[in-house]
Amino acid sequence: MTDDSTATLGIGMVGYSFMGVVHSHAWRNVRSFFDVPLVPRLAALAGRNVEAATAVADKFGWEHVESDWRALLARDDVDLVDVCTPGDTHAEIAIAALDAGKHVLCEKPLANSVSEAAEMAAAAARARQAGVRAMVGFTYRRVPAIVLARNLVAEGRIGEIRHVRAQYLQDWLVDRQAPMSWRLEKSRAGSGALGDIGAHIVDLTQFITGEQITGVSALMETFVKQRPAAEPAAEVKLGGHVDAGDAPLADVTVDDAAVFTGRFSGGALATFEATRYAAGRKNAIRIEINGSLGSLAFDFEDMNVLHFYDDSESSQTAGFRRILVTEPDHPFLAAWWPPGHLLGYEHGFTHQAVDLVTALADGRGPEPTFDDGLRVQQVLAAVEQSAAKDSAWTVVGG
Ligand code: 4PW
Repeated sequence: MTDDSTATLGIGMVGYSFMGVVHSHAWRNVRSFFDVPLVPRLAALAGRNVEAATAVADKFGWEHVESDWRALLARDDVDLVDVCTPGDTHAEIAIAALDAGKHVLCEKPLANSVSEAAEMAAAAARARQAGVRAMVGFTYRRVPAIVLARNLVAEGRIGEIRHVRAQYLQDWLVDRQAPMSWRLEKSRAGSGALGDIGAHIVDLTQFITGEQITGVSALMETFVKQRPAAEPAAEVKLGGHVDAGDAPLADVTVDDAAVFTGRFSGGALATFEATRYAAGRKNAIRIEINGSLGSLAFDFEDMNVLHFYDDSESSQTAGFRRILVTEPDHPFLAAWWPPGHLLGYEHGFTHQAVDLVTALADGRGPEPTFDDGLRVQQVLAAVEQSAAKDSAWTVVGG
């Protein structure tokens, strides 16, 4: 049990929307389930819309509200700045926080460009000298079935990896009248489906395999080029519907979907697909890995399950085994419920908080690092470059 003498970690969070809420939930609940060596204290929440920020602060127990993130950096009760804002603000906030001696947790993708991500990684390297740490929030790494998949790969249970198949499928833009939002503006989000959700499958496949993507060939498309503008665009959540004729149209300046092939450093061939137009798929992160000794398959819409095929088993009985990842000896599970009592989306964020505070208390660098975030950004940039080039495209019958 954590007693009252346990040191605290003052959290200053920027942003109060979808990510701000799920991070608030994690910071507030982590110590109720995990014996953390540092107790997170919800010191201050910053948001330009003070009324909306205050509503979230009141719900989750943030002690103070600031209207400007810079105020968090000046506060003595803030040890860590948690950046939950759109991508166009990540670099400025994270670099200023690290330079001010605050640890940083930054939402994904790390930045809107490789150059920004490189500056952030450089700031993190400088800060490390002073014992200040930075982590990027690729939260799905903390889904227990994903950790189990990585462990099985590391133990050699599927052998040499030959194929990586990864999809991140959502459908909140299928409706042509779904409103414009910051996620559809290049200047705010950097890219569309590619950076928002494709970044996750790039990170997850590299995390599970322990390998790097070394090259890609890509296609990208924007299916609906204009959408009804909604005011204020910053407040729009995923999806929604605006009645035709009610609103002026705004240009969509990002990709709606990205598909690409790639190679991994160990020689595996890979296919990736990121889209918000997969009608019926709500948050389907599907990863299948085929190796010389077996296969693994995961789908976030059934996130407590990992499928494992062991090719060494007798052909009479071999088959994909459905592992319910809820046993106390599965990653993170001992802190939660009895076997079969399932976890959900928010648990990944709680696990992220556990790992982050534990790494800080141990003086270790938390992972994924800003260098990992930079590496993902480089893959995203390579995908964009490849899609922009006509040279790799071969017309059928041409
Ligand atoms: O995990 C996903 C995010 O990275 C979420 O489901 C929504 O899509 C919000 O941002 C992206």
